[in-house]
Amino acid sequence: MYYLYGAPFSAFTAKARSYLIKQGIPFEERAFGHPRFMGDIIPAAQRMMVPVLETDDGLFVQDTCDILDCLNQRGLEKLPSCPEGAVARAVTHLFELFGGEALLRAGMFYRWFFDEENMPFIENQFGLFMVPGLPADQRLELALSQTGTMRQRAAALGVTEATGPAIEKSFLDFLGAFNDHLEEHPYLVGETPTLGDYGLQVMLYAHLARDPYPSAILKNQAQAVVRFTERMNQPGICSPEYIDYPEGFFVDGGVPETLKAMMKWVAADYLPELEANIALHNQWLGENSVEEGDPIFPDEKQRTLGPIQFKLRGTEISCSARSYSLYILQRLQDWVDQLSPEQRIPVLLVFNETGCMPFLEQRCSHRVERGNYKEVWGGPMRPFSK
Ligand SMILES: N[C@@H](CCC(=O)N[C@@H](CS)C(=O)NCC(=O)O)C(=O)O
Repeated sequence: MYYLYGAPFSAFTAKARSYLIKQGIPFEERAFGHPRFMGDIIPAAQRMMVPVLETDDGLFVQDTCDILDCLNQRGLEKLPSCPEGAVARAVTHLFELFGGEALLRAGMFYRWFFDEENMPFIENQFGLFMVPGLPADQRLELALSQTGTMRQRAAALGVTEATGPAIEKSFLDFLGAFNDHLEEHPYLVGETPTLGDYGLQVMLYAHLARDPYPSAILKNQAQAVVRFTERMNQPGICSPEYIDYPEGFFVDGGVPETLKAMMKWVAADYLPELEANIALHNQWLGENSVEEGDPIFPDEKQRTLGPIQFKLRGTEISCSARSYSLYILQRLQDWVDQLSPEQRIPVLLVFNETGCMPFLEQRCSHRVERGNYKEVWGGPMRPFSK
């Protein structure tokens, strides 16, 4: 039996859960307050982080990319999460990055800045999954110890009263574009869910489609997105409303306009942040020498190399650099790098047309890898070559 430690209100747990359900892998979900998590997993990982997958042979895997890779490598995948086509695979990597990293700000804004609507639900949920079985009247006090930390995380992402309007504007545009796509297609790149669909669960499921305030927005303005989050939590393809939908994935050169519109939006609203993030990493690496395998953050309480600034819809945002974003970005860059020149042509065409080329070109000079449950420096990263 596989066990998934996390919580229904946790962003990243949603990605792993959705994959387990979709692939029909038998598993049991356990609260992060479960004695096994507190007593064995935290001491092993030296980090209080969910989700963690416990495999049927007793391995603990933290990190959603690593969990999906582990289950795939064990041959448990029934619906291919990595399409074979060069373009579909590149696009799905792009949205794995975008869904997990870029949408964090919107999820945190809609969760932590609408207390009247959200807090009765959120505080109860935090208390319940920290100490399962705790009587309702004791949950609030317990929850407050955790919600304070999460509000600090929101601030570190640059989510404030002042940046809220830009975050909101940007998110509502994304929602509209994704809804338009889902009106025609059940998933991002075709008939079945792939990495990008799982990545989009990170913020869409627990925060945006489930918390009281944003879920009302989704239900009023983006019904196809609501339906998508439902579908991603049901086994198999599960898209009965798409009659006679063609089998498989979009072929190279056949990217629908609705998906291109989403890519254009991702380029406009996420690239400034990603470029600032990469620049800070390269500057830091220019000033410090690192060995392969060195932990990126010697101090676990300070999981960033420093602050970055960029503009979103004309609003200045200051936030902490995120090394983990580069770990996911590399998955896209590694895929494109190993394509033959002919296979690469349609990828470059679509990325060029949508303003997404910098996602392939901009690189950190060193790889970001994971080892012993943490982000560590890898070897040098290849520069982009056409
Ligand atoms: N890269 C990790 C991120 C996991 C993550 O940020 N989990 C959150 C809950 S959704 C957490 O445990 N945060 C605790 C903390 O930041 O201290 C993954 O993909 O699993």
